[in-house]
Amino acid sequence: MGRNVAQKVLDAHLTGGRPAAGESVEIRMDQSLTQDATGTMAYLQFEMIGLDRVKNELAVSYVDHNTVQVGFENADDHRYLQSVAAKKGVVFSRAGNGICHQVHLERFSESGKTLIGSDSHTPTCGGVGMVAIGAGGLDVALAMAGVPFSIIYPRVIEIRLTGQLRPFVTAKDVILAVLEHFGVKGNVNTAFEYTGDGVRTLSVPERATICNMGAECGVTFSIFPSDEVTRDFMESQGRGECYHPLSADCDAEYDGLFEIDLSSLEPRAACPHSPGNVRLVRDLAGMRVDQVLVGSCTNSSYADLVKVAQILDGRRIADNVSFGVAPGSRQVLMMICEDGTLEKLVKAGARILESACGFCIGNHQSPSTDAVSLRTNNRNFEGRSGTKSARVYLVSPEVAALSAINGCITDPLAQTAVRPPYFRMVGKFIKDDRMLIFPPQDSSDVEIIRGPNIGSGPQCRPLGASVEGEVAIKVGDKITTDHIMPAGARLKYRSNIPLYSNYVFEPVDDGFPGRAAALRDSGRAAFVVAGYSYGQGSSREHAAICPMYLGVRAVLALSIERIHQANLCNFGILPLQIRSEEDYRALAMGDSLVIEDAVEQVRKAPHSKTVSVKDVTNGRTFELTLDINPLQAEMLVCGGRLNQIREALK
Ligand code: MIC
Ligand code: SF4
Repeated sequence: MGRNVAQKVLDAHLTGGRPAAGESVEIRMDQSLTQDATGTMAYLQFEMIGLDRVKNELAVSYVDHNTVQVGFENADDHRYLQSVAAKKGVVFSRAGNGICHQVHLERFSESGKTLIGSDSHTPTCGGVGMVAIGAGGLDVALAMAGVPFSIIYPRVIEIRLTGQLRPFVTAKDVILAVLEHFGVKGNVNTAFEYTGDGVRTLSVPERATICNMGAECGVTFSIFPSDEVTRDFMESQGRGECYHPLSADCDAEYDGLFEIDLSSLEPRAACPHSPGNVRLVRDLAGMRVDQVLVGSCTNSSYADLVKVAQILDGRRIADNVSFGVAPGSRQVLMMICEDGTLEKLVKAGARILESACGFCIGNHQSPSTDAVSLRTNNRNFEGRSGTKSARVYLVSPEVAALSAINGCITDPLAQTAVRPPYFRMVGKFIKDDRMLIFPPQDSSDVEIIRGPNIGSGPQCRPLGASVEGEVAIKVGDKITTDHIMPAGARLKYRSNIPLYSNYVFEPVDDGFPGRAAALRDSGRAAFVVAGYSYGQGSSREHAAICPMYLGVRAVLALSIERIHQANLCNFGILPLQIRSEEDYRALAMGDSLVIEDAVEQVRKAPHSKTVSVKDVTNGRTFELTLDINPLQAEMLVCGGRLNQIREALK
C-alpha cells in the first residue's frame, strides 16, 4: 500500500512503535525551536537534565513574545536565553529578528525533516513539507537531549484543493473554510495533508498560513507536499540544498477527505470569540471597525505586506480606525524598506510595529472598550487582546486593508473602488543573518546569566498511595490555556513559577490560587472539573506547571486537547476524562474526592483505561478514562517526566 506525505516523513523518523493510526509511536526530532515565553522554562529544564550540549541536528532559541520590556523582567529573560544558548550549543535569534515561525520558515526549514517547537504554531513549517509539531517546553528540552518524542500516530485527512483562488480570496480564507468544516475540537491525533491540483497554485508563505492555523483545529500537524514551488522558495532564500521533493504515492490512502474548490471560495472571517466561529465577510460587511492590525505568524510575510500596501497606495486610513502593521521578520522588514512598500504603508497612516508577536498575544495594542478589532492573526479568544469587552475578528490582510480604508468591514468582492493586489514571488530574498548568534564550538568559559527574574525549574512530588482533596474549580467548555494561564500583562512572569501561579484562572475565577494553595498547605489535593476541549490553544506548559505548583493533582474534563494532555502528564497531573455529561453535572465545586490506590490504578491505566474516583460529598463513585501510554503512567507515578528522567539517569 502506498504512503502519503505525512506517513513518509513520520516513518523515516520512527524509532519505536507501529506506524498505524491510533498507535503510540516515538519519533526522532531533527530540529527544535523555542520562543522566549516558553523557552526560559524549557532551558531551565534542559539544564536540570544535566547535558553539556544539545544533541539534535539543530536547536534555535527565538526571542519574539516578550519584547515590550516594561520593567527588567523581559530583558533578564533575553540575557539568560542568550547565555544558555551559547553554553548549550543553541542558535540564538535576537529580539528584533522576527517571529519564530516566520524566521524558521525563511532560514531553517527543510522539507522531509521533523521539527518540534515549544509553541503551538510550530506546524507552520508544514508549508515546505516538514512534520512540524507543537509541544510543551519539557518535551522540547527532551528532544534537544536526543530523546524521541511520543505521539499517537495520526490519522491523516486529505484536504484536496482544486481550482485557483480568485483575486482578493486568500490562503486565510482556505484555512477558515477548513476551520468552518472541522471546528476547533474533536480533531486530536489527526494530521491534515493538502493534495490536488490547487496545491501548485499556492506559494510557500500561503501554504504556511494554512498550516499555521491548522493548530486552531487541534490537529497534530498539517503538511503540504514539497514540489517546484518549494524548490523555488528555498532557492530564493539561498538554501536550495534544503529542498527535497516529496509527494504522496499514487495509491496512498487517507482516513478522510475534504474537498475545497479554490475557485469558488469567498472571503471569510472568524468572529468573536473563537477561530472556529467562521462567517462570510459579505454577511459582516458594513460593521464599523475601531482597530485593524496586520501581522502575527499567520499573515506577516513579505507577500502579505506588499499586497496590503498596494491596496493602501495613495489612500488614507479612515479616521475612526487605528491601523498597525507588524512585519513577521527582519527579512520582511528589510524587503519592504527596499521596495517602497514601507513608504506606502506609512503614507497611508500605518503605525509600524516591531517584528514580534506583540498585539497577537495581548502584549500591546489592546483595543478600546467594546471596540471591534480586525486582525490577521490566528486566535480571538475572549480577552486575549487585553480588552475583555473587545470583539476581535480574524481576516485576511486584504480584507483588513480594505476595511481600514473604509472604516468598516468590507467585502472585497462587492466593491470596485480598489483593484485586487498582485504579487509575484520574488527570485531572491535578502539574506542577512546577522541577528542570529551561532554558538561557539567550545563553550567551557561561557557563563549563564541569571537575573532576578530567572527562577528555578519545576519541582513535582510523586503520586501518593491515595489522593484526597476537593474540587477547587468547576468550569465549562472550551477553556483555553489563555483562561488557565493568562498571557498579556502577566507574560513577564513566565520564568518565575511561584509568582506566575498567583494568576492561574485569573480571567475565570481569581479566587482559585488562594483556594488551591490553602488545600495544598493543609495536605489535600485540588481538583479541576471542566467541560469539553479543556486546554485548547497554546502549548504553554505553565498551564500545567502552575496548577501543579498550587497542588492540583487531577483534571477531570469531558475532553482535553492533545498538547495540554501531554503537559499535564509531564507535570504529574492526572488527565481524567469524564465519561458522560451526566457525570459532569454531578460533580460540584467543593465536593470532596478520593482516588484510592492511585498508584496501582495509574499503573494499570495503559490497559484498563480506567480510574475510579469517589465523590465523598454525594456518595457516588465515578469511572473516568485515563488514556495514557506506559511511559506516561510511570511519569505520573514519579510526579512528572523530569523526576522520571532523573531516576533513569541515577
Ligand atoms: C500563543 O499564540 O498562544 C502563544 C503565546 O504563542 C503560545 C505559546 C505561549 O503561551 O508562550 C502558543 O501558541 O503555544
Ligand atoms: Fe506569536 Fe501570535 Fe504566533 Fe503565538 S500566534 S507565536 S503569539 S504571533
